[in-house]
Amino acid sequence: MKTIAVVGSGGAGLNIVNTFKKESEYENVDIYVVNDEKRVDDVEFYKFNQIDGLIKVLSEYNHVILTAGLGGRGGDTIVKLANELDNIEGIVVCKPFRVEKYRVETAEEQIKLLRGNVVLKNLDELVEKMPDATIKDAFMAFDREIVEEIAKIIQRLIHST
Ligand SMILES: Nc1nc2c(ncn2[C@@H]2O[C@H](COP(=O)(O)OP(=O)(O)OP(=O)(O)O)[C@@H](O)[C@H]2O)c(=O)[nH]1
Ligand SMILES: [Mg+2]
Repeated sequence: MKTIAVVGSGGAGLNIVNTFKKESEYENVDIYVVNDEKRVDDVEFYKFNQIDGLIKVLSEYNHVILTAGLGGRGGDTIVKLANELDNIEGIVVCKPFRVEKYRVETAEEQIKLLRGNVVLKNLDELVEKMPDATIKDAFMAFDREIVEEIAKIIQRLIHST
């Protein structure tokens, strides 16, 4: 049996895995969250300063999928995990809104440090598609798109021999 872990890092990563938990039903996928406040039940929870312990745990999995909104500590954590682990199967991340200038710059630095199967979504494109949505609804729709990308990776892993 292949073991799969999905890791959501930072505030956005936490919201994304929360959507993943609600909307997909995989029995053999373990969910991890890296954040400083625990806001999701029934996930393996690590604080930002507990990453070394998390790396040990994740190294035991066959496959690891990472997700975060880039531009802050969640993105930094994804970079660290991606560079320290050799079982990363996919990295699904999003780039901040253009107006979040400082975060966009940080995100660009983080992107340069990510290797492998990286799916990058851009929040600006979503706003163009949903100009009248509230920010909350826009994030929900966006998180669903990210969850779909994660699900595609999982499907591929489950069906590959
Ligand atoms: N997809 C998605 N993106 C979000 C969400 N909330 C924020 N973002 C985006 O993700 C970027 C990073 O935000 P966070 O994940 O809160 O940042 P963080 O990693 O927790 O880092 P710090 O708060 O700086 O410690 C933001 O600049 C937004 O562009 C969300 O719920 N879903
Ligand atoms: Mg945050």
